[in-house]
Amino acid sequence: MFSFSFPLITSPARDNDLISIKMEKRINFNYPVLVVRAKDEDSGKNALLHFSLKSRDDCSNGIEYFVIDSQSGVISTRSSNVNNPINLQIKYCLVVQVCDSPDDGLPKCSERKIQFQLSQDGFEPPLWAPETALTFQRVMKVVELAQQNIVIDTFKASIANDPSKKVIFEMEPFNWTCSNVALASEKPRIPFLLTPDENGRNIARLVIYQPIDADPPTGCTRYQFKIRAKNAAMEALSLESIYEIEIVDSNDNIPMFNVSSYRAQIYENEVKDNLLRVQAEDKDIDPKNRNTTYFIRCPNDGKKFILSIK
Ligand SMILES: [Ca+2]
Ligand SMILES: [Ca+2]
Ligand SMILES: [Ca+2]
Repeated sequence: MFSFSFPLITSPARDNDLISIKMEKRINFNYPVLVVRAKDEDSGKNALLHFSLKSRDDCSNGIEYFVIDSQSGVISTRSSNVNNPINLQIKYCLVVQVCDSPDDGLPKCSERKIQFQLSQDGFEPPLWAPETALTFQRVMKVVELAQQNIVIDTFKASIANDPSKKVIFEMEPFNWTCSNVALASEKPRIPFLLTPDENGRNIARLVIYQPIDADPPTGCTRYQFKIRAKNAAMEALSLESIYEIEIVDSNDNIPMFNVSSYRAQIYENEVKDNLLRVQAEDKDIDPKNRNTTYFIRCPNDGKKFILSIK
C-alpha cells in the first residue's frame, strides 16, 4: 500500500490567525493550551500521523515554551519552564508539522503556522496604587534618632484592581552611602523592614526596626531599595520600583577630646602664648551637629588663662 495523500491540518484551519486562548487556572507547566487536528486520506500506517514543532525564522518564539504531543497533537506548556514563565503580553508563534508514516519512501508532511496569545483574569503583574506610585518619585527623609517600630511608608498594589488577588511584597537594598568604605561593596546593616499587612490586605509597610546610625565609623546616610510587588499566583509576574531613603543627621554624639587629660608646664610669673593646645572631635556628620566650642570650666583659674579658637 502506498501513501498517496498528504496529511492535512484541519484545525486550526488557516495560517496566521491569531488564536486567543483563555486559561482556566494559573499557567504552570504541562498545561494543555491547544489541540491541533489533522487528517490523511490514506489508510493504515500511511494515515498514521505524527506531530512535531519546527523552528522557522518567521515563527520561532513559541518553541522554547511549548511542546506538542506527537500522537494527540496537544500543545502544552513545557515542563521545564518554571523559571521562564509564559508571558501573557506576548503573541506566541509555532510551526506545527504533521507527517504520515509510510511503509515506503519519505513521509509526506504539511505545516501550519499557529499564532496565539494566552489570557487569564488576574494573570497580570500587580499595579501600584496611585498614591504608592507617587512615593517612588520622592526621596524619603528619616531622622537618625527616629523612633523604632514606626511606619515610615506604606506600599499598596493590586492585580487588575481586584482585592481578592494576592500580592507579595519584597524589599531589596541595592545601593547605599555609608562612611565605612570597606563596606561599600558589602551590604550594610539595614535598619528598615518591609512588613506584610496583618489582615492579609495587599499592603506592605516599611518600618524602622533597629536604631539608625548616620555617623562614622559604620553609619549610612542614604539607602536605595528595590520595592517589588509580585502576583502571588505567579511570582514572575512582578512590578519593581526604586525607593530612596536619606538619613537626616541627629546630634547624637558629644565632642570627645582626643586624649583623656592634658598637661602643660609654666613657670611662676611667666606669661606665655600657646601654653597648650586641645582638640576635640565630634562624629556627627552634619556640620551644625559637630560644631565644637571650648570653655574653661574652672572659674578661678579661668581668669588667668584665655582660650582662643584656631
Ligand atoms: Ca549616630
Ligand atoms: Ca554632636
Ligand atoms: Ca549623628
